[in-house]
Order: sequence, then C-alpha cells, then structure tokens
Amino acid sequence: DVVPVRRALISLSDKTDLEVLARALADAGVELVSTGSTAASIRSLGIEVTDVAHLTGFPESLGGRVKTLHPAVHAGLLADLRLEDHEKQLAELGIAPFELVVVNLYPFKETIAAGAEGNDAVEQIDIGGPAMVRASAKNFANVAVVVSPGSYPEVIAAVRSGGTSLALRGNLATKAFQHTADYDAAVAAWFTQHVAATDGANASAADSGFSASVTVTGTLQNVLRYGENAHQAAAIYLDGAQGDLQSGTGIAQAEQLGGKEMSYNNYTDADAALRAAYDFAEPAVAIIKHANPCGIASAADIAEAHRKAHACDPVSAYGGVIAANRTVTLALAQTVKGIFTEVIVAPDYEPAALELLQTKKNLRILKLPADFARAPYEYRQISGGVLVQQADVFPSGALSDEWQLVAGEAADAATLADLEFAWRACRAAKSNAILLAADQASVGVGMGQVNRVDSCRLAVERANTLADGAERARGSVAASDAFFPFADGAQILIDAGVKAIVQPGGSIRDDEVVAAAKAAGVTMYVTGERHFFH
Ligand code: 93A
Repeated sequence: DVVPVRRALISLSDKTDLEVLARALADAGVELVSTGSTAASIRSLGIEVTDVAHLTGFPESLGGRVKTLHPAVHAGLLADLRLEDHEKQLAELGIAPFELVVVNLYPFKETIAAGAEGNDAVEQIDIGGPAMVRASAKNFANVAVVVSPGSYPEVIAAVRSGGTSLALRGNLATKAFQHTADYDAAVAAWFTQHVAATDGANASAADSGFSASVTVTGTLQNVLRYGENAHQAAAIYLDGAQGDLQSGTGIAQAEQLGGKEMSYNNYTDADAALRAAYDFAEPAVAIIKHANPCGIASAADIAEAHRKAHACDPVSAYGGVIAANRTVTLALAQTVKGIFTEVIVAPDYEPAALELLQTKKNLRILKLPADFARAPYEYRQISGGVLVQQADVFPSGALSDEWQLVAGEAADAATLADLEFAWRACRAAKSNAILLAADQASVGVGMGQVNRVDSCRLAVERANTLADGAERARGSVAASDAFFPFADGAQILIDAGVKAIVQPGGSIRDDEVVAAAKAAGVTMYVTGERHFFH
C-alpha cells in the first residue's frame, strides 16, 4: 500500500515553508506542477516547475477563478490505479496521475476577519482548491493530500523513504475533509448573515456583529438564531473548540429527529439534562429548566421514572427539557405529548413513540447513545481567559461503600438506596444544592442559593408546597453537595422530618452538625467528596 511519489500538484495561498517542501520534493526527483503565483515562487527558488496551464492547455482565466478546474487535473487526481480500466483510460487520455497534492485555500476567514465585505469577501471563496482537496481525499488509496504546513515534515519523510503509506494517506484525507467542511461552514455562516434574506431574529444576530471569524478553533456547526437573549448573536462549534483536549461527543453531536432548530438555551439545558439523567445505571429521567432540575427520578420503567420526576415540580416542568437514559416508549411519549416540552433527548425511541412525538412540531427530539464518549475536560470562559478542569465524573455502581456513618443508625437498604439516589441527583443542581428524595425521586430541590441555609429552606418549602399540600419533606432523605458550615442548615432539614442525610463532611464544625443529627436520631453519612456545580 506504499505509493511512491512521482508527480506533485502544489497550489498555495499561504506559502509558509514552501521552500522546504519544494526543495525536498525536487531533491527526491518529484516532478512539480503548480498554479500561478505558487509556480512563480518555486521558480524563483531555482527549482523546476510545470505551470498548470501547460498541463491543461488552457490559460488560467477569469481573474484566477478557473485555474485547476480541468479534467487534465482532476482525472489525474481521481484515477484509481488499483483499477486496470482507470489506468488504461488515463493512458488513452494522455493524462499522468498525481500521487501528492499540496493545497491551502484562499484565506476566506482571515479576509472577513480583516473586515472585508461584499464582493471582496465573495472573491475569497476558493472553489478550485477545495475541489482538488476533496478529489484527492476521496482518492486516498492513490493520492496523499496535504492541507497544512504542519504535515510537511511527515510527508517529506515518507517521500524520501520510498512513498506514502495507506495509513498516512488516510490520516491526511481525514484532515482534508475536516478542513474543507470547516471552510464551507465559515462560508455558510457568512452567507447566513450577509446574503440570506433575514427575518427579524436573524437580522438581530447579524446586526450585533457576530461573524464566523470569531476566534474559535473548532468546527463551526451552525449559526444559532440568537444566544442566551435575542440581542446576542451566537453559534455552535463542535469538539475542538477548546483544543484537542476536548475529545468525545455530546449534546452538540446529538442527532435531531424532529422539531425546530435547537436554540442556545436548548443546548445548555439539554446538556444539563444529560448530566442529570445519563449517569444513572437504572432507567432515569431528568427535567431541566434554566440549567437546574425540576425533577429527577429513577424507576424500573422509563415512563414511570418520568411520572415521578414530573411530580416533583409539575409547575416548573412546563417548557422544560427532558433527558431519559433509556429508549422512549410509547407510554412515555404519550405523557410527554400532553406537556409543553422544549427538548427531549434519549438514546432511542420506539417507532410509535417517535411518530407520536414528531407530530409536535415545536418539540426538538434528540437522539444520543447512552454510552456517548464523555469529554474528559470542562472549560469555562472568564473575562480574559479560559478555565479548564477535569470533568466531575461520578463513579458508577454503589456509592455508599466509601461512606462513613457519623450519626444515627445505619440506613436500611431502601433508605440507603434513596441516599445514593439523592447524592447522585444532587450533583445536577447548581450549588448550593440540597436535594430531598423519596422512593428514588427528587421531592424537593433547593438550588443556586448563596448560603446553604437558604438552600435547605427552599428544598423543604418546595417539597411541602409543590405537591398539593402533601408534606413530602417528612420521611424523605437529603443530600447536600458540600459540607454544612454550621448546624443551622442541617437543623432545618431535621426539623422538617428528614430521616437521613448524606453530605461530604469536612467542615471545622462537623462536630456540631453531627451532634444535631444525633440529637434528633437522624442518620448521617459523610462521603468525603463534594460536588460543587456552578
Ligand atoms: O479561484 S479558484 O477557486 N479556481 C481554481 O481553479 C483554483 N485552483 C486553485 N481557486 C483556485 N485555486 C486556489 O488558488 C488554491 O486553493 C490556492 O489557494 C490558490 C493558489 O493560487 P496561486 O498559486 O495562483 O496563488
């Protein structure tokens, strides 16, 4: 599978390291064919080069718009020499194949970043370059395609050692298609804002000055209608937006099976819903609003899990985002159909369930496998920089093995299971987070408060008021995402009738907190690990 390089086509806007490349190829006896200014550069180095116009018998024309768009070039790039017939035809046509193509494209992104508009921008849309890149990438069985000077050393080494390997050509072809996709996404984004007839929302995005030239090194997937608010322009970039560390897939790459286009807030809420539901081993459902759970529950049946999650806070679930970590059944779809829901994400849908949900034109239906590759790092922008941290991964399986009983009696199996559930679910609520649970379902969530006492109060109040007067705090279990700095927060939970509490521990006043639990005969476990989420 090693292909010796006899003839190379070089067409470069960015001439970085052209000298190194051209000399190495020429020294290795490779015949060089090149376009206008690239050929001139090579020639000025004293290296022999054939003009592409000589090859095509057709002058570079229309101000450069037509240079390489010719069968004499493209047959040489696309011939599959594993096929006798291709080889024969090429010979009959008098066309020699290329084994190496080195192209970089008109600097479209850089041009619009520099403020170019209208025709100046349009003229920088490369047509012939991507055509060559895509043709050679398709034909990677025969041709090596290079789109960046970063690949020159590897390719030069291969040429010198007798040819390019299939593995190298495959890698180069992959990079090539990523490169042209990224290039076209930038063109499409620019067209969306400057060429397409816009409605009000799009116009506001364009007016606010968002452009594809924003400095992000990922692959632009889509320009969104607007950002968190209508006056904020926004876009979504795929993995790589934060560099190579961000490998894996996620909500950005979920397959959409129905509904309107995802909005910025839909994405952030759907991501929060994944965090809340997908890490449970058992069937689980989370309903998210404003990045916080209005309900999380687990049950043997996914429709039952949803019923319990919804019951936590039926008022807030209106307009929510649902994540289910199992195939959506018809029963679940029938319930969801009756509730105004922005997004549902699940690993799959029963055909009848999907058909039913698709009748809801506004419901965005997303499919993402339960075992999607989790990104190992999380990024957050701050003014002037970016924070990076390892993702907060929760172990699967029994969590309580590592816990320490510090007050009350050891929990029975059902209570322990609820404590584990609460501890896992609590992590999906913004800090300070207190989550009350019963029977594998949240019954009261206190989230996003600036002190833990308020979160405790909120969790209890919501548990006791959101369900038609049922006093749900009494007899429930509680999880706290971080330690209780004083006994007061824990006391609120105890006074409300919570029977067991799990918390990280580690406060200098742990003794007081534990004493409060002991005095009330409430079971308390410490985990030794906190799970802030901001
Ligand atoms: O205007 S084009 O879309 N038409 C073409 O036929 C064509 N062939 C190569 N642009 C074309 N190119 C691009 O020209 C290459 O992608 C490269 O960026 C540039 C190099 O041209 P030159 O060597 O004349 O500077």
